[in-house]
This record gives sequence, structure tokens and C-alpha cells, in this order.
Amino acid sequence: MVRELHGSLEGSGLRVCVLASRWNTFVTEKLVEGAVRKLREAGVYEDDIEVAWVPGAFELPVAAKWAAETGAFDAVVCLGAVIRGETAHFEYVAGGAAQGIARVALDTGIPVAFGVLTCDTAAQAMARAGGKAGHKGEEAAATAIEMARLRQLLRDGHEASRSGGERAQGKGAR
Ligand code: INI
Repeated sequence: MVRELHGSLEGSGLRVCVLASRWNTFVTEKLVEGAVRKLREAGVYEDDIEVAWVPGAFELPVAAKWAAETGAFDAVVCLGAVIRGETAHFEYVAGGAAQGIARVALDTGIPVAFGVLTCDTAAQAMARAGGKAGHKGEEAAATAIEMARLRQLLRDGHEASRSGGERAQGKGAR
């Protein structure tokens, strides 16, 4: 029978690091509020939530790497708001943050959620930080929990088969 796995949104016992950028704080404070609210609602314990601030979105990847490498967290949530200006700076900051965050997740195996808004205007950013277009902080927190749980399911299941389960002994082989 095909086994189907879904990471749950049950957060108790998970340790989560929330990283937020100080650029455009009027938006990122709202992203942090939503993320922390979502983590609490999911059952993550108060003492298992840590929030750390970085100067800008470009600094999120290296801070995520520091957090992931401690071994103290089951997931990291990166929050930021990059708002387009008149120069190409936007592309470098947003691109660097996105690629860097993806790389940290792949390099460390720790889920790192991408809650960085990349918008043309401040109004678009506010709409996505609890306004008409949803809440990317909440979404990123939920993603982090789901991925941390899925990681546990995938790793625990295969850990069991490696350490002497039926298939490892050849009994389940077709
Ligand atoms: N950082 C942001 O998080 N959002 C922005 O909109 C932004 N803009 O527009 O420049 C921004 N720049 C700073 C950048 O993230 C770094 O902190 C800086 O380049 C120093 O490394």
C-alpha cells in the first residue's frame, strides 16, 4: 500500500527561530506579530520561540545559517520586506535573500521558511502583512511547522528501516 505522509500543524515541542529584518519595520513588525501568533496557536511553547532581528533582508540568510547550525531549532522563519525603489538594488537584495535562504535550507536540512515580501509599493506590502491580501508572516510560520513535522516523519520512518526493520533484513524485498 502506498504510504502518504503529511506534516501536521501541531507545534508542541518544536523549537522555532524567527528572524526579522529591520528595514521597513512598519511591515516586518506585523509579519513578526502574525508569525508568533500562528506559532502559539499551533501549540509551540513560549520558551521554544526565539525572535532575532537583522539589519536588512540581505542579512537573513547568514543569520538563518547561524540559527540552523546551532542544532537548537527544528525550523527557522525568515521575515522581511523588500520594496522596489528607483534602482536595481531591489533585485539584488530580494534575489540574494531568496537564493541565500533556499541554500541554507538545502545545506543544513533544517526547514527555513521564506516570509520575505518583495513588492512594488508599501501598500502592497501592508496588504500582505495582515491586510486584504493575507498574512505572509502567519503563512511562513505554518509552513515552518509543517515542514519540521514532515522532516520528522520522513527521517523517523527511514531511521527505523535502516536500523533493522523488515526491509533492512531483506524480508520485505520484492
Ligand atoms: N533591505 C530590506 O530588507 N528591504 C529593502 O527594501 C531594502 N532596500 O530597499 O534597500 C533593504 N536594503 C538593505 C539590505 O537588506 C542590506 O541590509 C544592506 O544592503 C547591507 O548589507
